[in-house]
Amino acid sequence: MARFVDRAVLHLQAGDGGHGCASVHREKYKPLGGPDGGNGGNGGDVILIVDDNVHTLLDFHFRPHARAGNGRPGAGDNRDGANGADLELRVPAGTVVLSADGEMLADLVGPGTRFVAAHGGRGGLGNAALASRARKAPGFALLGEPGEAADVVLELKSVADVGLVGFPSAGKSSLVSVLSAARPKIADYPFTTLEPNLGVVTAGSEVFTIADVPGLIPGAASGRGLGLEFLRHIERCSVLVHVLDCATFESGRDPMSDIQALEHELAQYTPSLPTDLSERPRVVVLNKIDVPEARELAEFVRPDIEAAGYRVFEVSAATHEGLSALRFALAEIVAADRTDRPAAAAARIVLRPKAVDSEHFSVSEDPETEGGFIVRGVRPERWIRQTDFGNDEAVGYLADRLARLGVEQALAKAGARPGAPVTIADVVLDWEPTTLAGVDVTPTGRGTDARLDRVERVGAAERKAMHRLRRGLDVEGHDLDEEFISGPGRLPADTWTDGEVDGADGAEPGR
Ligand SMILES: Nc1nc2c(ncn2[C@@H]2O[C@H](COP(=O)(O)OP(=O)(O)OP(=O)(O)O)[C@@H](O)[C@H]2O)c(=O)[nH]1
Ligand SMILES: [Mg+2]
Repeated sequence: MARFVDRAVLHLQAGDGGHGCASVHREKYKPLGGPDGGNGGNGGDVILIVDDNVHTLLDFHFRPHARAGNGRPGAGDNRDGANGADLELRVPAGTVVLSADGEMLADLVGPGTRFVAAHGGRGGLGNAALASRARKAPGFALLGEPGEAADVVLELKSVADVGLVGFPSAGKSSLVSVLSAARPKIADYPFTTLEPNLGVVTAGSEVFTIADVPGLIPGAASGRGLGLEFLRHIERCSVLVHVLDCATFESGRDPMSDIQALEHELAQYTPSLPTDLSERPRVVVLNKIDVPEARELAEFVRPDIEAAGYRVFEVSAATHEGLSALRFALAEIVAADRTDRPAAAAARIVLRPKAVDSEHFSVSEDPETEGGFIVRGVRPERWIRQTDFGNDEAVGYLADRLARLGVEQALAKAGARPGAPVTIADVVLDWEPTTLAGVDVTPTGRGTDARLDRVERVGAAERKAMHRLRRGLDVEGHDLDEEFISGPGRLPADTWTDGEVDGADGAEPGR
């Protein structure tokens, strides 16, 4: 029999976005023909798809690393890079996707259900797309974003309607074998079953599925025997069946205390699906009544078990006695449950992480750096990833975008001083409020930004003096006037705090 794997940890890497291209059109007698750098292609996604021909997670056990294709970079002459190929991983129906810390991301039921487990990075815009009225020939392009890297856990939860639980050797697999066409391994030693067996049962016009679970013993919750690992397979069941061995010779075992022990273990199990096992209907099967002592015992304990609220069936998997009553009773409970819970029977139940408000960002003080601030938000963090910090014009463009979003104002409001270290994503910037949208962008050479040059001219002595002044230290001997403190050629610090930020750079491109 094929090896059965019902849990796998996957390391997924979506494709990186291709970089945008910075290029200038060339034509004879037209030295500067305008920007014509194409956009980078988007990185491919890693997608999980339910496939009815896949039954276990075995493949993922052997190949846990998966990577989607990278987007190609843009090129000159307005050629956009190709998108990276998506990677589709085929999973069995009933696969539940969990994050590395156990949070449920998706529950994949029904063939064809898709779940994007890792999103590809966006391609960067080329300089043609970045051109605007104010910036006619950008000397830079945006970088492609790295693809998402995600570790996910796949768990297979059988889509059985009826789950058989019981002590080892109670006859669970025997019952599956006589109720359905499945032929699981049956033997008289404990823990014969190491993986659940699934069978299809017909009762009149009803068809339902049945699964046994490896035997439970007291202490399974703390890892005794095979533990509670396999109970994930009964999370979807409509009905739980306690299979009790009436012919056991073990001391201290009798059907009533067996039920209590099983219920105790079930209560220790925490399902990852939003279900409550304790509310699931239960049926008790007293097995092996072909053995005379077992039949006596079954008849003796039956009233007590019924008094505890269980429906009881006396059966023999060996002689098939009592099986058809059991079969029809189970079919009835399953049918009733299907009409009660139509949602659960629907083709797909997919939960998605909450959509993040991409407009939103927050500014908070950096607990590790005095006077420093941290900016968090989907867009600022993306823009950082898209910026080529080796190109001053690209850095200036970043500053304009941040200012337009209101990050500059928010920083000023939060009390940031010029020169404060501001952390966005994993990049620390020296905050210079002069890099502000709305301040006229003087046309300069491609790949440069005049404002950044100016910042570089602030000498060490001047910085030191400004620092001392901010600290309120005496600045005797230093002839500082207002013009000098606010920096040569810069606006006085209070001009920009309440100044209207106007989008001199034209509309924000769509990414
Ligand atoms: N006499 C008799 N023996 C049975 C009956 N049902 C099962 N057995 C025997 O009990 C033993 C255990 O049966 P299994 O079906 O393997 O038990 P299980 O509950 O699946 O056990 P594990 O997989 O180990 O948890 C086997 O030797 C079966 O032949 C029955 O109705 N009558
Ligand atoms: Mg078994």
